[in-house]
Amino acid sequence: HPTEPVFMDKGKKVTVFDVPDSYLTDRYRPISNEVQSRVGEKVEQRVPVREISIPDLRIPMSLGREEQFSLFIPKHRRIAGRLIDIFVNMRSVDDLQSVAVYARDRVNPVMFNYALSVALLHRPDTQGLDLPSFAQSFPDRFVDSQVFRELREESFVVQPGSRMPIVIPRDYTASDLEPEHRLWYFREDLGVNLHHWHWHLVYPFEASDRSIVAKDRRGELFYYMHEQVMARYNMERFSNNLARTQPFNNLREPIAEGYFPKMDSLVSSRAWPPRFDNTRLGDLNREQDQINLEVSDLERWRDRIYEAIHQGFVMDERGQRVELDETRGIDILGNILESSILSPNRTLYGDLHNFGHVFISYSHDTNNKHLESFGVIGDSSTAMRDPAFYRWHAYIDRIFQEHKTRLPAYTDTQLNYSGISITGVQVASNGGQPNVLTTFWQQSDMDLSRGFDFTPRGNVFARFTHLTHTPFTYTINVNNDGGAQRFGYVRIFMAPKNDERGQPMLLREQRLMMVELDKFVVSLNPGPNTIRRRSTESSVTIPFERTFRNLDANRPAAGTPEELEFNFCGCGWPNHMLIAKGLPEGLRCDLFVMVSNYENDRIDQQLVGRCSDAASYCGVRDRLYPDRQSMGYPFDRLPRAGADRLVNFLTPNMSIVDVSIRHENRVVTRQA
Ligand code: CUO
Repeated sequence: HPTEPVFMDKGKKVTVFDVPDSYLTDRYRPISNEVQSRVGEKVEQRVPVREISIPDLRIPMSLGREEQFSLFIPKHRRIAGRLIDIFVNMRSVDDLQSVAVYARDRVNPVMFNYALSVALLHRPDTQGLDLPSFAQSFPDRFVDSQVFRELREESFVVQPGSRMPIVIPRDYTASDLEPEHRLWYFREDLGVNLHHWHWHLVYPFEASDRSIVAKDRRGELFYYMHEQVMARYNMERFSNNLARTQPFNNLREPIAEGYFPKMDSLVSSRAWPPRFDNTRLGDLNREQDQINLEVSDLERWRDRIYEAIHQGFVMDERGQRVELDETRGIDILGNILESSILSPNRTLYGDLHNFGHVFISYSHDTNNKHLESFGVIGDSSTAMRDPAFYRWHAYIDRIFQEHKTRLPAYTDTQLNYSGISITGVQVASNGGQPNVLTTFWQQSDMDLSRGFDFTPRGNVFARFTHLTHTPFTYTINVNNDGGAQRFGYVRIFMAPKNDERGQPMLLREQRLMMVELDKFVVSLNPGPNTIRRRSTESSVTIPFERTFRNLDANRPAAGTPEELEFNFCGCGWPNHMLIAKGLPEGLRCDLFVMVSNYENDRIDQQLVGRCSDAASYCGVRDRLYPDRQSMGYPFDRLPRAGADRLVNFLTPNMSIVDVSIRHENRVVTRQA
């Protein structure tokens, strides 16, 4: 981010903003002519920036440029909220550009990126504008700090055409002495962390414009997306001979899992602090962040939330009861637990989940004695790297399940789709054995040059190693006994068959491990139907090319509406992580398919060109969640009496098949 007139890399040409003299910072105003003549010959395009009277930026500027910014810290989100307001309320795109250019060199860079991203996502006149990948703007949050020296050296010494990708080592955060380290490829995955950042960008929990927060079923989606992360992580643990995650349910107990991120923040020029094994939470007294809270505050909020769940209602600010009913209960509870400004009573129920992140992230320096900033769990772009993230979210999910287990079970009449039956299910990859899925390692390159300050321009690639799988296809045979065409919603889930001791799981346990793989609408003609669906079409994932932006194979032509759509929709589980790693000898799983009656499920709305391809975890931009059933249906509640095993749960419109996930320990390289 050169601090002279602001630059943007657009392919090979250099674009500069023509910044009014009055916008330059004091340091650069006297030398602006000299800088301009120095860069002049490289400039291919100049973007005029109109001089307008700049709104009051004192609040946004009150957070230092070198400070670590976190949305979990209330003071920081108030400051960011002010900047979002300014960006959202500018009268035109030109005015927004002016104030953004002005703010760019004056406010905290991560907060700037966040606030501008939120504004571009929510202003009606900026729909479909391109955002650079967050990993390309802030590569320091995704990559081993040692790699940066090599990347700098390569970009300084070697001409752009001949540069080699710098390989990020596979095993850099810990050794095999730490069993948790077996899950490095999940926790430290680029796409997984980008998904999480994007999810929280699309669903902020606070903003002074309430409509930015008040999206359809956002509290329920908070519950469901994180519940699915836990289901996936636990399946991944079974793929590494580890037991499922222990919820962090006793806040006084030391956290056994330490984490040493080995990343440096380019913003603060400091290392992300580590957390040692067996660290305890402590009361927080961090004046600079205006945080003064005790562990017992968390416990009090938790107890009140449990009490509300057991009573079946919460109390709002005016003392009125709000029922936690079958349809709206989980959404209300999501907003209470996270919490968001939609919580009916933040005074009473507090801010449990967000402050869990804060307490864990400051456990190494609870009172700022050592002037250390928060650990990786304190920021949504890095939180999923830390094993403690999963312990905390396992606990949050347990609280949600306390509510879910109190709802009436779905009856077989509710679950069945009369006249529709599944007669066969198979999955297979091209030329592979039926019902065997394979995973392996892949190396993919990503251009990180955008994130470097003051280095020679041109692409410089980092090479990531990540899990992937051979793409596969579902073949589903469905019989329609009626005389007319009908519509079905196909819901596909997968879970391990056996528990940690190798015993078949009861459905009340297995349902918590059900990973959603896909959901789509089909039309069923009278008689037999064969449905084929590819794994790359999954409603939970975004395409591989969207995670690794520069892999241009399927990228739409520059400047087309398709390209804008492609760039914008960054929320979505990465397709390369669609299925768990499995075991060399095969991880035995149940693949579950249900065809529900689409007439009961449908939401009538226009979806064309609306970022809808990862709707299961991300919803649809500016639209209702495209399914009327509860998220996670039909596994979000306890099974009905008699359905203690998955096989007893099945109605004719459901089917299961045994699938094995085999891991092959080989590495394939895919070049940009
Ligand atoms: Cu996504 Cu805890 O909510 O990190």
